Formats: sequence, C-alpha cells, structure tokens
Amino acid sequence: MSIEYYVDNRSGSCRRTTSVIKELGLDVVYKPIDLLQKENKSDSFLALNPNSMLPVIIDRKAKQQPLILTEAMAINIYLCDTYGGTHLLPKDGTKRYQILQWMSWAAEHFRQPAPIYFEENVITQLMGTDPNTTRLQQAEFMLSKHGQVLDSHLANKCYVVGEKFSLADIDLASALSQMPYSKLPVDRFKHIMRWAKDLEKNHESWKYTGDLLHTGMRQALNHTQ
Ligand SMILES: N[C@@H](CCC(=O)N[C@@H](CS)C(=O)NCC(=O)O)C(=O)O
Repeated sequence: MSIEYYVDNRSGSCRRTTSVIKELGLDVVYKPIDLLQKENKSDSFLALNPNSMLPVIIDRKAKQQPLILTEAMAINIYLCDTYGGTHLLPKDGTKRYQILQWMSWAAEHFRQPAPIYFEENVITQLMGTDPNTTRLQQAEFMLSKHGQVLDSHLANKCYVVGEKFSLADIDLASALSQMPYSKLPVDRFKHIMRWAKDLEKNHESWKYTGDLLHTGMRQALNHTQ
C-alpha cells in the first residue's frame, strides 16, 4: 500500500481525513499544500483536483491503476471500507446507513454556514476587506435551523449514531473546527457544545487534528497582525 495525501492541516475538511488516517494507523506519504500561498492553484495540483480543493489522496496499489480521490466524505468512506475502519463505518447493517445519512446531512445542511463565517470573518481579515453582512445573515438563518435539529438529536447522546464514535461525528463536528477564529455562533446549542467537547476529550485522533489546526491557524493569523 502506498497512499499520497495532499493536505493543509489548517483546513477543517482535511481535519476529517487526517483524523481517519490516524484512527486507522495508516502510513501515508504527506504532501503538504499551502492554501494561503495558493499552492492549490498550481497546474500539477489542478491536474489532481480541478476544483483546486483539499484533501486529495492517490492510492497506488500493485497491478492497478492509481486511484485519485477527492472529497473528504468519499475519501473517508474509501479508507474505512478498504483499510479496516469498520469501527468508524460498519460494512453493512442499519448503522452504516444511519452514519451515511448524517454525513450527507452534514454536507448538505449543517456544514454549510461554517465556510461562510470563515470567509467573511477570517479571510476578509487576511485580505483587509469588509465582511459581507448579507451573507452572514443567510448563514445565521441556516445555522439556527439546522443547529436546532442537531442539538435536539444530541440531547442525552454522546455520539450521533449509536454508542460509538463514527464518521458521522467527524463530519458534523468538523464544522466547529474554526469557531475560535470564524465566530461561528454555536455556543447557544448546549448539547452540541457538550458533545463536541467530549469528542476532543475522549478521542485522541480528533484532539490531535484539532491541535494541528489551531497551531497552524494561530501562526497564520499572527503573521498578518
Ligand atoms: N467538498 C469538499 C470541500 C473541501 C474544501 O472546502 N476544501 C477547502 C479547504 S477547507 C479548500 O481546499 N479550498 C481551496 C479552494 O477553494 O480553492 C470536501 O468535502 O472535501
């Protein structure tokens, strides 16, 4: 097995895949791409992902065409199904489909406001421009609606599906990764806050990738001040 992994540790999307790589103990070849330096816009990177987005993996298996995969959700499902991640995503059974349901909901709904807060409250700061308040209002509307659904679901629960940490927790909690910088207003959802805090406390891989992200973000923001 030889997997190349294109990553920027400050990215919440990459946090999802790095956490799974750590959980599975995979020995991947890290290929750092600096998003702030626009290394994702190079011709060689665009040949891998024309969307110019991280994460990307290339899995080279003997006697097979290399598999280039983009999209954190697809990468995580592939890694779990191929390299022993049934504790994060069972191969079959109702739990698998409940986990996939929440991952899909995270992508379509719950995670949508987070990048808007990040772009308007962090990227504008780095670029020296003003936040777009209309976009922030739209993001706040989405967050109120979807946050309430997740908060109610998590009342009296430690994990999103069943009694175990899964890809569903990773995909949903990643939305909160940039909170200290983006000012994503999630604090009002007390079950979400308790669940997110406990994930950091109880899951080494999740805490590790959170620490990497915060170290990188603090360095990037200090550079601009
Ligand atoms: N849908 C993609 C989103 C990935 C994504 O938003 N990546 C960001 C970093 S968090 C990125 O690479 N942005 C660079 C760009 O937009 O050019 C996934 O889930 O993998």
